Amino acid sequence: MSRTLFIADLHLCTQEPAITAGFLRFLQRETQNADALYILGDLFEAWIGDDDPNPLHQQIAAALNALPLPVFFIHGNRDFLLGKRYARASGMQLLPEEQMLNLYGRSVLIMHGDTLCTDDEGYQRFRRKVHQPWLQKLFLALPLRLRQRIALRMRDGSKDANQHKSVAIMDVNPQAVVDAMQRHHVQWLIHGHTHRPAVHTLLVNGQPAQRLVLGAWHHEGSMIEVTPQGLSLIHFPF
Ligand code: LP5
Ligand code: MN
Repeated sequence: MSRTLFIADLHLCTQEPAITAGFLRFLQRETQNADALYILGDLFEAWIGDDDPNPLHQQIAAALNALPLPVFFIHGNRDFLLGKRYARASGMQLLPEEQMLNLYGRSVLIMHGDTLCTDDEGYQRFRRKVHQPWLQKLFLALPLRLRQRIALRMRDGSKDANQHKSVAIMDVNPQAVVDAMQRHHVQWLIHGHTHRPAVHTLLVNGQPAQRLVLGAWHHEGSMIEVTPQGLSLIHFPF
């Protein structure tokens, strides 16, 4: 059966065992007859280094590694530090922040989605800083406890900043969407990050196009399925 699956924004953490259980059930149920699974970022609530001994990370790596299909990963804004060591342990292939796929004759662009939120200047500044290789290297060299404290501070800072931002600022910028789709010559885009699951229709190069947005896994699961027939956004209980 020809189907390719996409998920994002699970925000897995020890404090939310129902989401982890829902994810493990999803893997069992959906991946047996699929061609590939793409995880488009924010699989984890926060990632502070592959050396974090959190047993949840090992549990998820073992589950992913046992899957009968290829698994791909694009970093999110919470787990951009997920590295080669964890990718190897979980059998995931790391992809660049924008990736073009050819699925059953259709060109589809995939990404986390945070780079499309260009009106959120505060976030884009923050992103540029924490994506600097030297800063990441320095951070990863710090003791684990200190990294945990810094990540907590960042999460608090982010929650605080988001309370003062408008709903529109935290959504994608329509021109950034069109620019990205034109750059890659695609009529289909799949992303997450905004937690606003939807299928949007738009015009790219004068032709009808679609932008599919994955939902976050709060109380139910969210996935996009691509088949030779088309793309669909699906929600399901844990
Ligand atoms: O994540 P979310 O949904 O809350 O909001 C995001 C944007 N915020 C972020 C920040 C992350 O949540 C922090 C994750 C940390 C985990 C890894 C730590 C690794 C550190 C590596 C260092 C090299 O991505 C938020 C967007 C929102 O999405 C919607 O798009 O608006 O952006 C912000 O909130 C950015 C703010 O505008 C500024 C951030 C303040 C951070 C405070 C820094 C304090 C640092 C203290 C360190 C000593
Ligand atoms: Mn995100």
